[in-house]
Amino acid sequence: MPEREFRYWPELCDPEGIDYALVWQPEPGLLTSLPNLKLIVCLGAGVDGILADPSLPRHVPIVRLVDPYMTDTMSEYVVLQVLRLHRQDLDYRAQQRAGEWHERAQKNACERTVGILGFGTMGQDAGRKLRMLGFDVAGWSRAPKDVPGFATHAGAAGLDAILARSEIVVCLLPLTAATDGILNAGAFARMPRGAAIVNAGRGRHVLEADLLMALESGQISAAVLDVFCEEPLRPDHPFWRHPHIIVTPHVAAETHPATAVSIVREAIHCFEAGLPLANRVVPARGY
Ligand code: NDP
Ligand code: OXD
Repeated sequence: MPEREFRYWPELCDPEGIDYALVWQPEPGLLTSLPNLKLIVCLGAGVDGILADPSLPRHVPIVRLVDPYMTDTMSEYVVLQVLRLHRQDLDYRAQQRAGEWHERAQKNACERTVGILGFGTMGQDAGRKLRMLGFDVAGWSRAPKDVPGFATHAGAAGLDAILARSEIVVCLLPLTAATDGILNAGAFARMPRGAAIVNAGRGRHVLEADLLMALESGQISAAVLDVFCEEPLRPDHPFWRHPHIIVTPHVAAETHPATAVSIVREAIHCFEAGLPLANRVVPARGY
């Protein structure tokens, strides 16, 4: 964006001179210290790192990054991990380490329901790609929605229904007051015995101690985790070496500057032209 002057935190020079803030997890208090701030552009899809700031200037609009490139990479991640779980890859890797030749009974994809918690931009794209592979896909959202080809659920009653039917539960929710800790002992108990989870939403969606207990009891057979309550995951965390957990370091869908830049430029252009802002965050909703 050569047409703009950029200042890089923490060297902002005069805070009065900042019109637009491009941020992901800004230092609490930073945004409110910019008296002429007009627009906050989130450099990621999830805005929990911005909304967590108690001093956030509430009058300043926030837009988040919705980049088709990122959506594609999230779907790649989800498809990869669902296929690993579906094709019992963890078990076969364990057998390989033990030098054990043993064929496991294998379901077809159409016999396996994948429930996607968070049936928004990323959830629906991943759902479409899983459906192309033959999986039965169900989605859960806050507001009821009709998405042709998918069973859809919404609200608290819908959560029970989707958990009960899903052998693989994929979490692509935003972190909000309503979704914090949503994958807890109660949720695991409502899934079919031996179900697996993939969490690429936020670490705090999963209650870590509850997950370890559910894995111990066999209620949950495996978990693929890209996000954690504390990142980076500390070296002595039990997840690292757990035989039924796959850890990736928050890489499911990374911001890609080459494609993000035109989206950021367009957001600022719309703001300056007084046009409606796409992907505007609703702070009261939390996403
Ligand atoms: P969207 O806003 O497009 O979709 C969010 C979905 O979650 C919507 O369907 C929304 O429902 C649903 N939802 C929100 N609150 C609730 C609730 N209380 N109950 C039920 N459903 C709810 O977001 P994206 O798809 O773009 O991104 C989702 C999240 O993925 C991000 O917030 C971020 O946390 C995570 N992410 C992780 C990355 C990684 O690398 N691990 C990379 C990028 C994103 P409704 O449709 O009714 O609004
Ligand atoms: C995001 C992320 O929200 O990378 O964009 O987690």
